[in-house]
Amino acid sequence: MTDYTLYYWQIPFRGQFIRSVLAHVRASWKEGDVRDLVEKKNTEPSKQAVPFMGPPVLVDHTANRSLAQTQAILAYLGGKYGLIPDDLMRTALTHKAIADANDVLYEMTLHNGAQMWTQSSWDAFRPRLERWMAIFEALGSQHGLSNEQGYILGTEEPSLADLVTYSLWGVMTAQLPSLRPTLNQSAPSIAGLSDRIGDLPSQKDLWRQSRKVYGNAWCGGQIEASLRTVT
Ligand SMILES: N[C@@H](CCC(=O)N[C@@H](CS)C(=O)NCC(=O)O)C(=O)O
Repeated sequence: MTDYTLYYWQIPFRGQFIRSVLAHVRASWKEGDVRDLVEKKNTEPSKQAVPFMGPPVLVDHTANRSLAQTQAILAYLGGKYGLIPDDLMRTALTHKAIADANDVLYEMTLHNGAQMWTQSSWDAFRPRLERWMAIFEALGSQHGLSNEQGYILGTEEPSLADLVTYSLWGVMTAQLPSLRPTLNQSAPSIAGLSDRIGDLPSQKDLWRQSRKVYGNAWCGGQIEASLRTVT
């Protein structure tokens, strides 16, 4: 039996954060069928295994429980597999990094595609994107991260915050390579960290598989199409 089933669309985006952690801890999981996902999503909340609006949804077969909301799933997995530093402040900073990543995803997709990008709205957003990169860079610098070494919260080994940072910036710039020079310039240590995490065997294997299935998709849908016209 596999340990988990992940219900998500056939794209990286939010799902890749969960996949990255599952791959890192060498857990076994299967990707839930998209038709099942749609059925679950349309089920009355009172009848859902976990009440939710949008995926990802993770079913933990070892605990016979389901969980929704990327941030909650990451906190659950991070706690379960010891990927969150013990001290209160770095625990909180882990949650801050996850919340920041979620804000970036919302901003990059204009709140999940509520509007489409135009060249002028993208140009106006660019300084904000660079600032988000610089925010991650500063968090890393405060914990001794450099382009060549270290982890974002100063841990000895990669922690959940590093996997989140990679899943955000590494995956985004792999799928939208025109943004990579901006990352290199605004957040060189985060670019280096993303490369180092992406080079871990677990992440390399995952990414090879993911590229096969998702191609160059990132967030998918019309919002990705509009993003590709401006980046
Ligand atoms: N805050 C939620 C957002 C979930 C979400 O917006 N999921 C998207 C895919 S990334 C979706 O398909 N939403 C469908 C919906 O909200 O109806 C999370 O972080 O998991």
